[in-house]
Amino acid sequence: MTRSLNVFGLVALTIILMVAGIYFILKEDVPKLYINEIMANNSSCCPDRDGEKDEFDDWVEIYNPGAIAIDIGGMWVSQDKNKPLGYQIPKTNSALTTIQPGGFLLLWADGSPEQGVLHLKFKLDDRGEFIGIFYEDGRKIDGFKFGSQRENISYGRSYDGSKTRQEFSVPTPGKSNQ
Ligand SMILES: [Ca+2]
Ligand SMILES: [Ca+2]
Repeated sequence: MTRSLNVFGLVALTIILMVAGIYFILKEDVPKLYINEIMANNSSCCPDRDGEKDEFDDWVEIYNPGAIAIDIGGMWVSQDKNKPLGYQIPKTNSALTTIQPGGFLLLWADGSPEQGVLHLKFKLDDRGEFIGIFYEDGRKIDGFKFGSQRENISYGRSYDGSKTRQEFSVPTPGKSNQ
């Protein structure tokens, strides 16, 4: 009796370890990135020069705090934390969508994806909303809710990757927050 229980236990344990092993092999770690700074009410701060003329569009700054470059092509940016699959960053131009270690990437939230791979299909709501970045399989990487936004004032992490957030009267799109 004891012996058959031991055998059963050993078989069960082996199966559990195998399933766990396969799970960990298949499941890559979600890379570490931050939504570092956003602007939802841009009238003169910082022009998007990818259109025919300068456009003062909303933007979202992503920060890569790690030691390796990360390509965000294939990842999703969403305005709804319960619906991660918002807008998928195209995988077609990794030179543009790769963030260097300690680097920043600016996504224009201008509703003009035809202007390039760094242009989202939606604009930000200056009355406040959620903004987040999600991994290809829908797992959350980072995101936060922001409140009502004043003209040409950005909002983001007090320093790059900080837990605390604040308004910035001098926005730093694509550069270190200060
Ligand atoms: Ca634009
Ligand atoms: Ca910045």
